[in-house]
Amino acid sequence: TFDVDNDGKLNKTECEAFNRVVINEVNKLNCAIIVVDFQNDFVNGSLAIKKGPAMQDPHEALVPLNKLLRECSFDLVVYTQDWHPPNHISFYEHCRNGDRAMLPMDKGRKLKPFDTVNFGQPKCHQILYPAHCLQNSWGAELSPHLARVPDAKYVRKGLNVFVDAYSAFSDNNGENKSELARLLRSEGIDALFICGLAYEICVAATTREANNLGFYAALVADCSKGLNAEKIDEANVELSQRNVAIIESQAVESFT
Ligand code: VGL
Ligand code: ZN
Repeated sequence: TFDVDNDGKLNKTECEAFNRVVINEVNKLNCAIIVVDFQNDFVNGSLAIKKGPAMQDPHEALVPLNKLLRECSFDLVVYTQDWHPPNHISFYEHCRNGDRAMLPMDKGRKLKPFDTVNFGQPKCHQILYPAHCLQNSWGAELSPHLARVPDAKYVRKGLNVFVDAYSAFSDNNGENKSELARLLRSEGIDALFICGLAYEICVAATTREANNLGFYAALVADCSKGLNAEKIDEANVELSQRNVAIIESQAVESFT
């Protein structure tokens, strides 16, 4: 069995052990599933994943994901939502319109979506995206095809105008924590199955931070879709080196 330290965290050795014995040991842990950003804008809207270079279809992830949500008994289900104010720093449209002061190096540069810009603050490299997941808009709603579990919790991120937030735990500067870690600890959760959209961006960032925070973390690959196949492969390699398990939904069914 695994010991949870006094502070509720798992140490590195325990995390490593997880990946060697996952199948039997997870049964003894409290498990949550974190469904990342399964929102209309990423499924069908302004940042549609199926229009990305990898042409992956989020609807294909919904089949195994809905099966997990309907048939497995997780101790906790969390749905996250990217939830941006209208003038969010990641929106390409504002750059083009000159709404924001830009560094001299970027001034006058012809920008397109997915370019990286630097807004002058340290650690302020920002990838520009088409405006997406505006608070209270259709695009920010969870996909109507996604199964909803009663008593699930909802966590929103990316509310700060000036800092993007890929991970559902904290913003891209590693500051401004969301309520997610506190919520998981208060529910006694040890192990996380993480999946959703976009694979190599918010799913990968959430999984990386879950591992850093000492949770046993597994990324459920067939329940996740992304924009860029190469970056998905890179994320899998990087996460595997951190002792995150990359698994298929079938394995989750046997844990829960
Ligand atoms: C996401 C890009 C911008 C995501 C959110 O949910 O993966 N990607 N905002
Ligand atoms: Zn976003």
